[in-house]
Amino acid sequence: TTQREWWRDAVIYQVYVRSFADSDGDGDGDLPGIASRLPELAELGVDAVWLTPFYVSPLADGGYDVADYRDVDPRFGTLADFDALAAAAHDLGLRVIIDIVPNHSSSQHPWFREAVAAEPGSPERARYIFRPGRGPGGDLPPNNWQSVFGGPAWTRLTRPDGTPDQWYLHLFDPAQPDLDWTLQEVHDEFDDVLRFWLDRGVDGFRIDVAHGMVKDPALPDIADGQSADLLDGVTRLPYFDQDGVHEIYRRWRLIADSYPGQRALVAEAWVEDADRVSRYLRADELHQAFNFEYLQTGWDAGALRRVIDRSLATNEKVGAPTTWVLSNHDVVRHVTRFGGGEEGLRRGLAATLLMLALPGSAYLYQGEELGLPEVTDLPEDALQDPTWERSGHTERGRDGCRVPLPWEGSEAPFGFGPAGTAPWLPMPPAWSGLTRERQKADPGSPLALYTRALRARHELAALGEGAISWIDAGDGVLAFRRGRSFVCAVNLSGAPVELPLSGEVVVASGPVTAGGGRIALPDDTAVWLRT
Ligand code: ISL
Repeated sequence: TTQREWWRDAVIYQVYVRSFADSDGDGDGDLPGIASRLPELAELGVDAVWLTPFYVSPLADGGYDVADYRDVDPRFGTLADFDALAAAAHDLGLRVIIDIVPNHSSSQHPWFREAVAAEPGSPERARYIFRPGRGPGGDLPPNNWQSVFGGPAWTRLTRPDGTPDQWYLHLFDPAQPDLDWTLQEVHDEFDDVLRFWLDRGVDGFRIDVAHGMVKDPALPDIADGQSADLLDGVTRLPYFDQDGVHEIYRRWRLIADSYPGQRALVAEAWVEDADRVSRYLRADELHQAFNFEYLQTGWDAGALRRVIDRSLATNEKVGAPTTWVLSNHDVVRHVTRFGGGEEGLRRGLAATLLMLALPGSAYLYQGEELGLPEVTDLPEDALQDPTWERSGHTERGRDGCRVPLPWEGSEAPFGFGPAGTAPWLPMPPAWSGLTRERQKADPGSPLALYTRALRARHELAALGEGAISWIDAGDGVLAFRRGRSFVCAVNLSGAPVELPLSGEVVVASGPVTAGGGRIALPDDTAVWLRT
């Protein structure tokens, strides 16, 4: 018999390496820090961890600007630390997924430094996308593409003697030049990088900007009104979701499958809709793709139900599991998106129980199990993320969801690092009330709820498999059955409801009472029942 593939229903915990745990007090989290805290994650009950980039990097984009794909940045540790971390995780039964960033390198990568030093038309320049400018003197960018972080997606080089040189493409920061994936050498290089880490025992990769590597070779201007801002829903750009990108994944799948032990590939692909996402999940391509539609849906029963149905139906067609995501290092933390304060937290916890009850796998972002809110009042001079233009104003970047984790104690750095550590982003004093230590001692805490839910998810076989069938529970209430004995109900109606359901409460995100064939469910609350 074949073993059910682990990633099909895994709960994967995203570790933002710089902000998880700092073992040496330099203010940046690191691999030994993560290793020392792994037992906490095993206790939480997740199945795998995903580590954000820890490679050698100037950190112009939080490490998504890689200067050496085969080594660890000294701030984060060493290759030996990585091996120790992977071994410790495996000993605890946790799988390890790492990030791979193939769309662009750092401008400090040896390849780009060589390209800058070389002549136009040279093999060194061929690895990136260099073009002459338009207009008299080539003073205008080669086309009108915009960087995701705002401004033109092209930057012009200047020669050491001060004369202008060619322009290069960067869909993100100027410190992140796009690689040219029409070049076989680039393919070979990444094949080798994949093998380097697979040989070290990683269980898979999260592929950064998985929809971006292939560009329309004509580099055509985009139409007026189109933007790189995928969250605005404008896609079909000549640099995203091009057909050619799928060839890369068919090759990567062969590589992953050539290793023992179910290595998984998950795409970060912000593309138009579930149908387009599913093209990345064809049997000979990737195993999973983040379902960003769920993340982008507000607190609305009808909208959530439509997204759930569409996601499940689309994934069913391709035979790949749906994934559910509420937060990551790029978006405002979901308790804040859902309104913040007590209400945001209630909704956030209910949305989590909903997500964890659905078929497929789920991704948690570090700190959501503590109910951490977005930090919206970081001092201006502490901000590090590139800012970008959006709808006529400057976005302040994503630092607010990247503040280091509070572990214990009553003052900063709350166990994130040794006493006296100045964390790379300041931690709010109020987080003394949100430390893991305090929440462990409080059965009513978000951490206690996450822990109970993850345990129940493992115990209830019905949660591992089986389609959902909706129960008609009235306006604003989502309720469904899975298998013979499991029901999940969520109240988004704006008022308390009583549902004609009997069963034993397994987990609830608020004060639910059950009895006499009825469940009293407060507003913004979710419950799991064994029926
Ligand atoms: O962050 C976004 C919107 O909030 C996205 O547009 C994001 O830039 C896009 O999803 C790609 O994200 C990934 O690649 C980026 C990096 O900055 C992000 O942190 C990473 O998740 C460039 O490598």
